Amino acid sequence: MEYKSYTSFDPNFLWGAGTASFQVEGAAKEDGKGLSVIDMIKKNPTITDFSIASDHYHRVEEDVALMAELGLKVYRFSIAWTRIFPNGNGEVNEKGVAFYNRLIDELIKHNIEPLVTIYHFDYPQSLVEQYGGWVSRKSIEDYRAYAEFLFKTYGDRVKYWLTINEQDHVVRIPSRLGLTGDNHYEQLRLGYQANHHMCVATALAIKTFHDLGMEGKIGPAISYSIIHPASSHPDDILASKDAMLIKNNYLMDLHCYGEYSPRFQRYLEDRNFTPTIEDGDLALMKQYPPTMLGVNYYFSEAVRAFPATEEFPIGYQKKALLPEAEAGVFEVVKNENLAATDWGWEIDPVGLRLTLNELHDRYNLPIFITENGIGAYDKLEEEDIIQDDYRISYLKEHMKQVKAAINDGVTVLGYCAWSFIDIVSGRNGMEKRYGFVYVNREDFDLKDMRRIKKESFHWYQKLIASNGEDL
Ligand code: BGP
Repeated sequence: MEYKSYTSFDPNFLWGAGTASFQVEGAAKEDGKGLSVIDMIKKNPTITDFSIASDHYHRVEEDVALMAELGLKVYRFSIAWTRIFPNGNGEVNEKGVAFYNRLIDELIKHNIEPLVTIYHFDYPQSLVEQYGGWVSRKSIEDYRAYAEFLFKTYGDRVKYWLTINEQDHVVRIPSRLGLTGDNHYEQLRLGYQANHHMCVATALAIKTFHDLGMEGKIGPAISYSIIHPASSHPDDILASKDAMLIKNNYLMDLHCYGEYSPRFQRYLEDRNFTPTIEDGDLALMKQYPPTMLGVNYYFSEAVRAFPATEEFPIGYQKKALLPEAEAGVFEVVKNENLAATDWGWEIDPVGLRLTLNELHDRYNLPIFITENGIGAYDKLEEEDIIQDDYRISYLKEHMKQVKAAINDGVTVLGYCAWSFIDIVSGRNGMEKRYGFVYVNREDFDLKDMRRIKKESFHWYQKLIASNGEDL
């Protein structure tokens, strides 16, 4: 729908940008930090690992000064669990605690609101070794205790908290759970068990947050993108609704309502994926839902129906990092209406408006856009120029749709572009860059790690200064 006029962004709208500990910090083994599952991933010979990353650990003051120059109102970062508890539980590492105190104090000094992700992919390897990690019920209390420690230590200055980043991805990517072996179906089954434990752990963390009388808001950072039907054929429309359930809504139903919907229960039963659920788990989740939702959005998908056959019976899943094709349910196809990034992610700004509306209609919670951005092969030209017009256009088009969604009635607290500075991409090393600030390094050539402002930096700076009026 178009409107005759659009109201502007709220004066308190939080314009921001984000990063994650393992992708930005480096210092992977310094000052007492323990190993995480990310540190265990075998070095890919074609891209870099995360050991040095963007060297933020040693450049906090310089990086926060750049955030202040950009005009950020909020900075989203994650705390590395293994800097605080090197073994995931037990002894505290004071140097790790001090590092985040320094970062938070520096942010506050520059009037930048900290938005803290409690856990963003870098799960303690020691917990995997102690009891198998998230697939074990023991994981619940360790996560809760870690969250409690963070609330008590940083809660006087941090008002916005994200519990778990992209849980749906973590449970489907075996290395992020610390799982080994190559039995795809067994790993999926374990993934659903881990998922259940993460939901209980999230509810307990939220309970602890309330019990401590913490101010502010708390919720998960979810990967949630609208899924279009590939055509107007009713079978494709049904496939798109099923895909929304299996990829997105099953998890939100758990977080927000403490329920496995009847359709999702049948889906799990058919595949022998039903997790063990203890008495009281669902009631606890229902009692302690999130008070905000963090949403990571990069692209949308289109799907068509994929009828089961003898060759592809119900239960068949194409082996892929994230669900792509499942017999009897859906198959992801190319959306001919959309352009894509160099990594094939289909660019769909209106999809963001649809996503926000869908979440609002189903769950009616305030939303923080916690990630949105474009990964690209940025080029450092002479005189330190990085002409990233494609990034400006991607962000601008998406922000216009955020404004439209706000006009639709969605409560959006803030917007964190991904990422503040170039960081090591989750899957594609240093060649896929997202930042407003360029870091002068390649995958295997560290160069001088200098920070250089891209064109998008100057554009975002003006946009924030105008509170979004310049869109
Ligand atoms: C999200 C993660 C981020 C970030 C982003 C971009 O899934 O929360 O950590 O990595 O995706 O992904 P990539 O770096 O693989 O392009």
